[in-house]
Amino acid sequence: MRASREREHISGAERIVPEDEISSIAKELTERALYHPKGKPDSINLKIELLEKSPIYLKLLDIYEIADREDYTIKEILTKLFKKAGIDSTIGLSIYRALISGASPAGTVMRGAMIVDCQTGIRLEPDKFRGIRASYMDITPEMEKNLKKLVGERFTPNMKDAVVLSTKVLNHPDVVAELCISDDPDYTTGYISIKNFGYVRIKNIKLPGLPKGGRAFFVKGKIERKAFIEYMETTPVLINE
Ligand code: PML
Repeated sequence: MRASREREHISGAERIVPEDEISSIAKELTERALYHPKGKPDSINLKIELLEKSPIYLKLLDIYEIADREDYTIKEILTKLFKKAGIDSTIGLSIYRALISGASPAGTVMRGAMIVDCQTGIRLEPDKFRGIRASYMDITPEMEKNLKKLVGERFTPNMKDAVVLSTKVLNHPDVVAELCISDDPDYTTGYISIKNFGYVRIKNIKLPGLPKGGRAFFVKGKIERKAFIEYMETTPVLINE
């Protein structure tokens, strides 16, 4: 589902479900679009398609949260986390600054993610305006229930979508970390996911009111770009553990 107003993206979501749930999920996604906190859309696109490949089943990333950071600046926190991920902090912080400034060559928010070589800082996505979009992923209803139990009142639909997306992204063997900052001016919790560690939520990753953000996938070594993009954009993944 993609909802927009005056061609500006408002919300999006995707599900992987059995055939007999299509109509109820279509209703759920339409309502999510219609009653989104960002306001009413003037266009809602629902695309329903048969999966061509069976999904890969994955275990949800472990979730951590940096709850109280009064004693630390965001720069200090990110530096520590980049170090844990094996990313040079100068490179990591320059990517953080690019995301909160608008990482497309026009200084606007990219629709997809950057791919960043974590050793050189070179961006590898073929289209620097669009980036690459991780897609075709979902979580089973049982696991969604477990996630809600685990995180309690911190659960938000944005968070669920983000941890599902990041589980898919981190499963790629060349990815060492993902950094994400929402471009929603009111959503100031972001995250870094780190290989062999988990999804680390970071409160106040940006200042409230800033309509900028985006994602960066940090990779190590020489990636096979076509296969990498094909995995991110078209390989179905279902989180069931
Ligand atoms: C987005 O919706 O653009 C990003 C959401 C990040 C969610 C972070 C969290 O709440 O864990």
